[in-house]
Amino acid sequence: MGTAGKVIKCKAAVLWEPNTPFSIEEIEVAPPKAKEVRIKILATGICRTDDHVIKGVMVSNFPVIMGHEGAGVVESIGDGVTTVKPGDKVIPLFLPQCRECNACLNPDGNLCIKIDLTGRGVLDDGTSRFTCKGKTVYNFAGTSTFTEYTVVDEFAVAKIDDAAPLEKVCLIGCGFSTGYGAAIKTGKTNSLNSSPPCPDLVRQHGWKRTWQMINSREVTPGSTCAVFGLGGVGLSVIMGCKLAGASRIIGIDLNKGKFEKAMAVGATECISPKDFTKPINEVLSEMTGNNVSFSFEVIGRLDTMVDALASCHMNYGTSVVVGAPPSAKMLTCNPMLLFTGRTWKGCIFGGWKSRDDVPKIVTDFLARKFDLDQLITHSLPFTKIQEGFELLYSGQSIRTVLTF
Ligand code: CND
Ligand code: ZN
Repeated sequence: MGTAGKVIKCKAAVLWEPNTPFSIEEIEVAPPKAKEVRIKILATGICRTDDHVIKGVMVSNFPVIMGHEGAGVVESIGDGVTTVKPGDKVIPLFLPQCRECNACLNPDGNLCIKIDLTGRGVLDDGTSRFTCKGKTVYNFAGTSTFTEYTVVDEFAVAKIDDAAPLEKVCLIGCGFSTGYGAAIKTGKTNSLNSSPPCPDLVRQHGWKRTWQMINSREVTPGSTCAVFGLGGVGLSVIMGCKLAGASRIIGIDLNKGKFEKAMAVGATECISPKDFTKPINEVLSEMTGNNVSFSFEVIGRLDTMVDALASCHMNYGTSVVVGAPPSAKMLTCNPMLLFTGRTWKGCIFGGWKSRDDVPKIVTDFLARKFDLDQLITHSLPFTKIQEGFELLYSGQSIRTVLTF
């Protein structure tokens, strides 16, 4: 291609400092160095995590180009890149997979050591490829998708099927996979005290399948789930719970405007904590006969993380923290919540091994195993990114997809 090896000038949404609007700027994107890939971004979703950085709740270096839920086409590759080539459709991965660290080598792990959890905002070699008005502009999450062109490390990009519609599968880069994986991979109860005792499961599926389900970390069929937060990620948790065969899925949100969509994707009922004077865990316990096996916090608040923990069964319940916690904040809770046997866990990117699993999730989407249209409520041209964030703040959007 004509641009390979050259600096590309293009448009990007730069955030010069926290709590300011995006500024659409002309930036320079340097060519990819060895083991790096330059991507022409064609679609990107807006996720609440991006907003956490705007609000300063999550740390980042500034100025920064955010965005981590994108899809595009490889424009050029640096020396030594073997897994993608120019013209390939790809999804950049905020959770990389280097295939060498302990987490990558462990079949149960996915938190690759190369992830940028501390907001350094640089590629693996310690520098950024972006400049604007003579200044270095930092990366976000190793992806930076709010730009016409980005550069990522080879370990942070997955080649996907050529037939994939990028304006939909971009959601597989974060929101959908995060929620869906939290339910079908991470949400399993601790294997010794969970489902084997359930004779119904064994009767229905036989011991072999029951054992497989237990070991494959799925939400178990017939179980009751509670999902706190009905944004794009929470709705994806519901879709995963439904696919795993949960029989009751209770959505919890302060915004009742989210209930209709939650029911459409699989919630069996929805409640707002505002309608009750009792603590929400007591409400859920009464509703279910004290039988929530799995709860998910998909908001990113400390109080709701503890509420979700208290809501799952005191002995065999599992609660999964999916919402991104605010940086440098401490949780306080009654340790009795854990002493009685509950399992409390979290997951980043739904527990998926990103480079291995993202192409498979895209293939499952093309095979219509799940529907992403339900999550996409708005589409806007990239330059209207600020409007996309306003839709998130007003609670009107689930996912806005920006196209280039
Ligand atoms: P979004 O903001 O769209 O949804 C959150 C929902 O929570 C909204 O519908 C709110 O109305 C609701 N809500 C807010 N406060 C409360 C409350 N006190 N009680 C009940 N409901 C409330 O966010 P999203 O779906 O894009 O993301 C959800 C979280 O997931 C967020 O914290 C984001 O940063 C995080 C996340 C995590 C990961 C990961 O890898 N674990 C990846 N992406 C996003
Ligand atoms: Zn996200």
